Amino acid sequence: MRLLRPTDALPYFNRDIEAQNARISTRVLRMWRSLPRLKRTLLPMFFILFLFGVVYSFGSPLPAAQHSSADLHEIEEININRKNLHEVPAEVPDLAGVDDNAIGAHDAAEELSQEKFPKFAGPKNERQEAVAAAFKHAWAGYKEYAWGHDQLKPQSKGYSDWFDTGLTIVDSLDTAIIMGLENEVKEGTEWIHKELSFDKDRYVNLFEITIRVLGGLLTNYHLTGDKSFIKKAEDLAGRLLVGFTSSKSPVPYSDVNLKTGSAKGPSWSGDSSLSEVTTLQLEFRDLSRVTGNKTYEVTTFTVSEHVHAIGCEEHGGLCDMFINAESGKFKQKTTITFGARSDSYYEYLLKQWLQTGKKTQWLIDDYVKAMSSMDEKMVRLSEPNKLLYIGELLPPADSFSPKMDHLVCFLSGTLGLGVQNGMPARHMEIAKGLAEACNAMYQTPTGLAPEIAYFNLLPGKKEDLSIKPLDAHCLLRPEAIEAWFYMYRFTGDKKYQEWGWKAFEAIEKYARLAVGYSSVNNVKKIPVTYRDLMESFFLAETLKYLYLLFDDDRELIPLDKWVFNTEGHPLPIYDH
Ligand code: DMJ
Repeated sequence: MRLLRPTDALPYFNRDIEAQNARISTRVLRMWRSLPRLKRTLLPMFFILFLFGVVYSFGSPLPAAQHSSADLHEIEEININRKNLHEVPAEVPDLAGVDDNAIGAHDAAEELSQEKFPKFAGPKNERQEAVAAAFKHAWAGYKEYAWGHDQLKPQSKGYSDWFDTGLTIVDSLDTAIIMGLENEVKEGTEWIHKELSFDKDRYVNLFEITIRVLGGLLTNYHLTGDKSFIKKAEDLAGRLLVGFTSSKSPVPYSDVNLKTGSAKGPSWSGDSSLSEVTTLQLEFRDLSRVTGNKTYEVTTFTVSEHVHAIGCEEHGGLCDMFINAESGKFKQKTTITFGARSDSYYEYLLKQWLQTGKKTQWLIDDYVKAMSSMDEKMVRLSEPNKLLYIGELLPPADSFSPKMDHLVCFLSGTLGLGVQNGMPARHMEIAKGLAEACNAMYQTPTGLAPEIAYFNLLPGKKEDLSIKPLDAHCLLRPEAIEAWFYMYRFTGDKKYQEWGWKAFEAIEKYARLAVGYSSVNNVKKIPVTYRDLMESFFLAETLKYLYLLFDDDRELIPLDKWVFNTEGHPLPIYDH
């Protein structure tokens, strides 16, 4: 049997067309011959020029260069990552209240973020893989037993609430993004879109919720371009502003009720902590830059200006640790420290200066002045190994105490960051010395660091530091690892990676439970006992800085484009 060809089916129709085509061709040929020779030369040239124009406007019609199947696989993977990072939530969030034009006006930050997507393709080496696996383990435990609550209680397999805003999800989502963990990013993003609510009748700490939740939401936006994170950020920030507007001075109250619009000082005192009121500005400013609403930036910056105006002259730019929201005045004769209650005041002097394109001179002047006084009054070398550490000045006469919180280790990274941006070379000597003293704090039976150490001032003793029983707990804090991340970034010295790896091994050995990770009671005692809490900063900062520390290429989240807030959330650097 002969199969019909397509043309066989319509013989007459086709033959008619052929005859018609032949007639048209003959007519066109006759017309062409009748044209003068000049026109016959110029017309093809015009036609060729026209073709060039089309190709130039619409791109080459030629097929793109062929990729090997391996290349294609890689490209496909990167595209999947990009797609997931941009994935539109199942329910498109209501963006009423978010001024899209204002957001659009700040596309520079968005472009900056877009450039970074290929960097989040996932771990590049075994150490990064191990850290990402640790994050997955922590997330899985939290998901199973504490999902939507603030923190996991890993030992009792329960949860605890502090702000009641799913703190661990919001605080740690950008770590999952940076690690390229698609499932965790999807789960966390969906929860934030569908469940996160700030309509809670409870007092929250203005500082803690700003650095962890507002900071986290902003970074999620900058890393993904998903504007619904900004809507949540605006909702939260609007509720927090009452901390400022209800106080009689530029200094905000420390606690804010998210629902009722009231604010107050801490229950145990009328004063706010120095670090708490001066560590809000990176986050609120970024929100202003993203939304075009200046209120956030202007309101929070007033506190920085106020502290600058007071001046802390008595201690050469080192400030007392409490400041009153009613009077706007410092409480006199308190401890001068780079640890709890004061630490990030100094950090945000430098980082605000960086965030705003190094344009506000007094920020960096105050920073340099404080660092000189710190060097002069608070730096000592321990005995017998001459470890450089930073002690405290005690009231009433600023007597020196060799006590150093683990929190102080952050200053190593901050000093290093300053030196990269033109600060005195001496700051790098202090930064390196302090990074080493922080490593000494990890030389315990468990390999974990205590909350506080006392360094030895006197010759003739064997140990450089001692740990008091009440200070021996470990919350798996990030500051030393943060310091080693900065130091490795700036020097390339692998010893910082080795110190970080040892700390990570200790965490795996002594803090990892069947479900998540737990803070421990005493770093000197084996077997360890647990505090039964997995802090959100363990995922937001400790694991993030470990992952970044093990980036051998030292390029993930470049430090000339991003500035980390005090909770480890990277925010874009602006030019003003
Ligand atoms: C975090 O919330 C932040 O790093 C803050 O600046 C200090 N305390 C914890 C981590 O130790």
